[in-house]
Amino acid sequence: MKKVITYGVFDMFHEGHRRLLERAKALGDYLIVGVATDQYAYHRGKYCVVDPVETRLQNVRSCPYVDAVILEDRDGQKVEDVAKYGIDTFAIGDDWYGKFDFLRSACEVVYLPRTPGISSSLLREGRYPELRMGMIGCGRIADRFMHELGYLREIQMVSLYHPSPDSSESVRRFLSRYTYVAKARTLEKLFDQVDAVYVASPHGSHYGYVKAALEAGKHVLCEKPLCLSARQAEELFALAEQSGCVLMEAIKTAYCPGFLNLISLAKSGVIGDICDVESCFTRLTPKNRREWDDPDCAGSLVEFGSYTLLPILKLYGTEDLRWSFQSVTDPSGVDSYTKVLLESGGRLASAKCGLGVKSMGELLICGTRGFIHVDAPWWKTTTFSIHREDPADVQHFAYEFLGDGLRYEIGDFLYRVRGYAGRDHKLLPSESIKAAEIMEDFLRRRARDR
Ligand code: C2G
Repeated sequence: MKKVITYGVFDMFHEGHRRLLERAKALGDYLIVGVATDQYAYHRGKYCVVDPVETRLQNVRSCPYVDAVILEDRDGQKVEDVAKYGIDTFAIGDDWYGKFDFLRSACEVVYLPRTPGISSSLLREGRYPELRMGMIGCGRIADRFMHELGYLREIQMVSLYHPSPDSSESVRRFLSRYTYVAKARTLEKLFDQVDAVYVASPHGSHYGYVKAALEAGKHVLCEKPLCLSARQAEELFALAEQSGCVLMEAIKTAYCPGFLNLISLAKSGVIGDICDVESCFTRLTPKNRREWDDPDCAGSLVEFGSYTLLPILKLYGTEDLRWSFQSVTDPSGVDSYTKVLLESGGRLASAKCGLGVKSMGELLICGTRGFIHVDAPWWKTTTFSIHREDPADVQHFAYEFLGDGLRYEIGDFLYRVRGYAGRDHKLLPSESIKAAEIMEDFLRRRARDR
């Protein structure tokens, strides 16, 4: 019996897939098909797969040419599968021409002509028109955002709004670089041209812009911190709910695979009961930057608190939290280093943020049977390890964090705008609201103490 194997994502199963499987089966007597898991598809840069793995498995399994279906969940798996299943022939579409020649030492490798004119991404675009995005503000993150946006074909930046475009050098530079992006003279003009908005303006203006966009029926991805008032944050999420729009706070860590796996692992009990979480994010920043001189919301906690509070809110929840603050304060009254000390149901946590003091950018999760140490920069979660009492008993984990990591949040934003659920858990409204409450409390105390 001649055994053939092939692999794919098989999103929105279509004629191209069916014809591939038909021809692959014709190469032998028994056809095994490897279907990529959701995580593996994501790992391979497919951020907007529409069908969950169970749907994709079912579609392949019900194809008459298929004799067996397996999951593909890691690089290199094909080499093992060829040996494991005694494969005679590996077949795949010729868009992969040459990419699997390394298998020739173990089996025959056949590249089959792709069926022209059909693909999952075309079908996705067919079902969903390209998402037109507008950007409000043009700060340092604008270029990084545009670079990361390039990894998602199905979303396009079409217009930029800035309150004073003609006097902004960054706007001039941005528009000369991205000539296809229009300059919207007014917010209303911007909203007329787009389906969704990325708010990347200074922190203090987020609330106003997000509210205006939601009232105009636009989906919103807003840079952290979403806003610095619990009431305003609650109002914005309620408004998003009423207007049927997506509202997401852009804290890139929350959407990256490594961090998601870290939190799941920590919650699974591998280190016993979690009793302490210590997070730290410091970046020595020159004094002439907005982080120091913004009249309303300068300072370390406002700048980095969205990151350092995230693992604590993820692990302890947002219901039963008490907190206090310790700061090293600059003569201007701005906090150059702040520790938020938290307690929840007898468990401890500290979130350290620093613009003017340097510390280790690591994350430590401490439990009754061991601890998890996440290497700096933990907010771009790649490597971490589980340690136990026996110093020799260490487990290491490594995940990729691609580029600047914004592609993850953009992919999730697009996925949710398309009405798909299942990724909301990555950053809950309650977590955004609680972070706003803590930072609001800090700013209130600072204003009182001035
Ligand atoms: N295919 C085709 N014609 C099309 C579209 C896809 O012949 N119009 C083939 C592809 O060449 C591939 C298979 O159908 O052999 C599955 O396509 P995808 O679901 O897009 O999978 P892909 O991303 O190519 O994943 O590690 C290998 C990957 O798992 C293959």
